[in-house]
Amino acid sequence: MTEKMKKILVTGAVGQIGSELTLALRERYGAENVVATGRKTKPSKELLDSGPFHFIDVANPDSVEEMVQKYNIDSIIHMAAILSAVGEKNPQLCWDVNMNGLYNILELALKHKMTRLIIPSSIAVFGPGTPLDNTPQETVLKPTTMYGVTKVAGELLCDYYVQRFGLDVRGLRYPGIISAETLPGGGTTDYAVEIYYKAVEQKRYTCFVKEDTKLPMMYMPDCIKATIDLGEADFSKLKHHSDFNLGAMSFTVGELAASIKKYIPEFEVDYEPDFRQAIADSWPNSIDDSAAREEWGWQPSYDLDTMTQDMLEKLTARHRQGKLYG
Ligand code: AKB
Repeated sequence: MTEKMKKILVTGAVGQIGSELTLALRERYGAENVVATGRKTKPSKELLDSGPFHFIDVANPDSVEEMVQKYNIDSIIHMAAILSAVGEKNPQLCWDVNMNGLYNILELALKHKMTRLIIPSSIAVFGPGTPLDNTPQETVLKPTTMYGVTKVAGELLCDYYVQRFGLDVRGLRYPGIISAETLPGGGTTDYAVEIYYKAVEQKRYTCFVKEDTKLPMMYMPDCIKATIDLGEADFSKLKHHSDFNLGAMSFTVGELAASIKKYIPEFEVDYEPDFRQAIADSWPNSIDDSAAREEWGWQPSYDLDTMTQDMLEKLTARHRQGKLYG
């Protein structure tokens, strides 16, 4: 039987996924059993009030180990990362945080004989030579971004620790994640979140990729469900470990705008592609996630229209209270 996670450390807990994941984990595992950490960004009041929070730097192993010892941590969910767009502006920082940070986490997990690590990967592992449609689980991994390079190397490193040391490490290739709580920080898929905020605020959005750009996406409740479900899966049934393809929906920016227009008919989008267009063009249109479905029962719940309805309800309610951005 797979052992349960008892004392969980979340790195990157102030980020887009980390902030909502931490709250979901606190509900499930008990608030005092989920230690949230961030590097610089101020945590929300909800995150601070709902359980322990500390500032650490994953590139400095001592700062992580202090938390591991203080709270008797047995599992780490390592969300701290520099994403694709910021990574292209500062590739050295991207390498340092994503690779040295990951290495530090893996080594600490070995040293403290941890039960489990969950280490996210991304569709950024793909690149030229990868089939664009229904991208297979096993395929060409030749990314053109530093973020993608660190994610491919990270997957390989995690699988090495599984095979060589018997460490329980699991990971998912997240698509673009769309959410209404915390804004994403520095990714290429950020347009798919910004568009909803601007639709509610200004009925207009200038998109930094072209109208026909199509990428795999997922709504936050599905992302949280996937992360927790993989974390609780029976390790002995997993054939893959750190590199599960994960899909939910795929759409072009034009299709996304049309979905929003069903609720806000006057909404308009114009297009001014920048350097992020090339990154988006190097990633798949859609993902074959049959390994995740077969090995641990992955099944998404939201499609484009159900997500749009929920996003617009949440953001419109906040906008009416003058608190769109929190
Ligand atoms: C990014 O755009 O960099 C991220 C990702 C797909 O990993 N959202």
